[in-house]
Amino acid sequence: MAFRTGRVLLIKFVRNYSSARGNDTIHHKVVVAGGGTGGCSVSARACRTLGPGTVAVIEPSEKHYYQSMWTLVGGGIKTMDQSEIKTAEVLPKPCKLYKNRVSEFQPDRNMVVLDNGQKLTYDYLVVALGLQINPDKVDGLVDALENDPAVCCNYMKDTVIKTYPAIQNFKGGNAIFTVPNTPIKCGGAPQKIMYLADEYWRNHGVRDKSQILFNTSLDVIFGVPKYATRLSEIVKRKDIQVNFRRNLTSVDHVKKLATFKQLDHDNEETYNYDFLHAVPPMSAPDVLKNSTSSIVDEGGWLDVNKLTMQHKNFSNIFGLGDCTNVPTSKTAAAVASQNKILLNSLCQVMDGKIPDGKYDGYTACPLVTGYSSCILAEFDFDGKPMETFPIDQSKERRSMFYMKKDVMPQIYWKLFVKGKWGGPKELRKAMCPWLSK
Ligand code: FAD
Ligand code: UQ1
Repeated sequence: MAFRTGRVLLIKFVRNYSSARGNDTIHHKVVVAGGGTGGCSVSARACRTLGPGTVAVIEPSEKHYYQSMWTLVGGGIKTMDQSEIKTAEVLPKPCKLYKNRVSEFQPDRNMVVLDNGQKLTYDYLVVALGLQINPDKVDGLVDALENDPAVCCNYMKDTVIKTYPAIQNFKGGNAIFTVPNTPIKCGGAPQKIMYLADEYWRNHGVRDKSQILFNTSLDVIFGVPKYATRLSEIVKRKDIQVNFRRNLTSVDHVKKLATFKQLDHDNEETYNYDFLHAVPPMSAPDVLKNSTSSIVDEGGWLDVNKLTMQHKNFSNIFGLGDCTNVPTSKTAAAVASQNKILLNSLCQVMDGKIPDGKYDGYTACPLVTGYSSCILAEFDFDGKPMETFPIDQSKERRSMFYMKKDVMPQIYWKLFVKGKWGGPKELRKAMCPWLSK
């Protein structure tokens, strides 16, 4: 008996040891890299369509975050708890979960290598790694985010929880909101929190003792003219000073100074701050950016066909969401349309067909402009509005605020992550079938 137990233990040890050293290669029909918004929704669809035992997901984070809610967490409207759930609970049960990071893509061998050395081979790969936030690229920002209660950022789980206390503790002076000189996810988020803070400070008698500065690297307030026109009126009404083409380069939290490069004049400007919402530069994840294979474009983004989500060079690789070079604004709303198209393309390739999907670039940005108002921007690849509702969506509306606050979370948790939400076209079809083509 003791001999048998010893032998079993020895076999287990050898298996674990060789597996940890990456000697055993494990094969899955479909491997999904990343279990965030894109990875979760697409693996749920894939499990449903292809059946149990077919899909493996690689996701290192213990928790899955509904990041769109972080604007409201920063504004004190929702709590951090409401934006998170255990990854294992949100992923479809029949999926095999690897709690690891992908450390290397080897597309020529249909293989990914995990950070523990484990190798996984696949018939089909879906890449949904999101993007990487790089606070270390701004001198002093990491230190300031760690040590200065007045410096906050809605984009990261550890810093979004600082935002509301920082808003509450602001007693006047300079409040600065920044936008970096790189692609970012949810391009509207840096200004949404500014509008919430403005209203909070007005209601608490602080606004007339303060100056709000919106220092943005861009040369427009928003990329789509229809909504930009309205937002320009709003910043004027709220007495917010907008400084275009200013990129945050350093923060000195001891002296309370924020320095910006003037992008068109090769000049620097330093401001005193009493509150700083700093949005760091963002990039493709290092594992893609540093990849020597031809899965990425020159910017390090996954190189996919924008209509079908199929990789341009590897017909068995697909990608969606923030890590791709699909030329639309990086949002969960965009992922909603993309995950449906992606799975369709994947099934077509499995059937020996050429994908014929036609993603139109649909993306959306609920521009929260106060504690009960919101502009629902929706547009396509060309920045042409693609509005869901038969009203002028560039107007600030209470209804859109409650849609963002109360309806969108329901859609996200009950439909989206379960792979049952392909975007508002489906809603339109359900509500007004005679209007949808
Ligand atoms: P993510 O959801 O970020 O998922 C990427 C996953 O990959 C993560 O779980 C990560 O842990 C994992 N990963 C990373 N590296 C590795 C690796 N090496 N190996 C394995 N896994 C890895 N969108 C909207 O539509 N509407 C909004 O109102 C909105 N507001 C926003 C407000 C804020 C403050 C923020 C931060 C985002 C907002 N977004 C909004 C954007 C939206 O959250 C993202 O566009 C969406 O989550 C993108 O999905 P994704 O799957 O590409 O990336
Ligand atoms: C959306 O579909 C989506 O994904 C669930 C979001 O992310 C959370 C959004 O913010 C928005 C606005 C949409 C679009 C949905 C409708 C109903 C217009």
